Amino acid sequence: MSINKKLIDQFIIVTSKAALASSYLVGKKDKIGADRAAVNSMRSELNKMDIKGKVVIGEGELDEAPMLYIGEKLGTNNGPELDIAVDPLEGTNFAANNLPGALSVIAVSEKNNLFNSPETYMQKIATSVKEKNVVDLDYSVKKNISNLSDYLNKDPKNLTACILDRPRHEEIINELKKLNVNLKLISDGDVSGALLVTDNKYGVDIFLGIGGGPEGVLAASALDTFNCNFQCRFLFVTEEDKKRAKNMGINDFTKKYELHEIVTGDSIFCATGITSGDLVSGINIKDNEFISETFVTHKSSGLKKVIKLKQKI
Ligand code: VTB
Repeated sequence: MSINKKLIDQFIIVTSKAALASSYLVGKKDKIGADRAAVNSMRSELNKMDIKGKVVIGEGELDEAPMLYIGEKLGTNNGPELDIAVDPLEGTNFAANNLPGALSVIAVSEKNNLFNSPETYMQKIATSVKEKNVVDLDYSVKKNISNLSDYLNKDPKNLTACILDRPRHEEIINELKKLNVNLKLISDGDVSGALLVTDNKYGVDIFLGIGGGPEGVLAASALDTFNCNFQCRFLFVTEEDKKRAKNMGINDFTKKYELHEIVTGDSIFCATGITSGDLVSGINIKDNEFISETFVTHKSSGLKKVIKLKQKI
């Protein structure tokens, strides 16, 4: 089974309109407003689609998010049953402060094929190397770099690692520095960070560290189309985290997940730029039209490209 290719264009419209809505609040120091604009737009566009959609990753549970909450049904209820993961505004700081890299993101799979990620932190690792036992979440930084260096036939000083710039990563960052690896430290936006391993042109060989769980699942769906490697482990710290995980059917709290356990079967991924960044340019408004750039993948057709679209406002 696969997701009808015709839906791709419609999902591109969903993320591009959400990006447009959010773009009006770029640089206004209003994270909540920019997020709300993207959420409202995304929800109303998704509800126009002939699908039986269900939010599996969203803005939170019903009690904490009025829209695009986990479990919310989307679409006209006429059409394929789909699991939908949304991050209407990935990089709220970027949008609020008019910095590069704000995206509007969606990932879609057929029903029950996308991991219902709890809203906890996740330890992640991604590379373009698909072979097993080269890079692994359970290896030390040193072993991963040494294996990657051998495999790619690149001296560590010519390798680049992308990681969120956070105090919790001090040890990893120090180790990478000791190994002479180049760093690409990102302040936010680790969906995009993980996707930088998909093409040599981004100059990133490995993405690692702890970021948001939902962002990990979103990135995994695109990485799957690129045939990249991704592994992750949810971090359940509080009793509340563990209770939520149990309710979602997770009993092994320390399990390492492989990519195929996070996303199975066919998937579509769309990320439209709100502000320009590494992957795509931001929204460009001219008179009563806007131009958007969307990073799109579709597993079953192998589609993976940036699609530029001009639409009426
Ligand atoms: C990342 C990043 C997000 O949160 O997942 C990060 O992709 C992780 O959380 O853009 P901390 O900020 O607590 O480290 C964001 O930066 C914001 O949602």
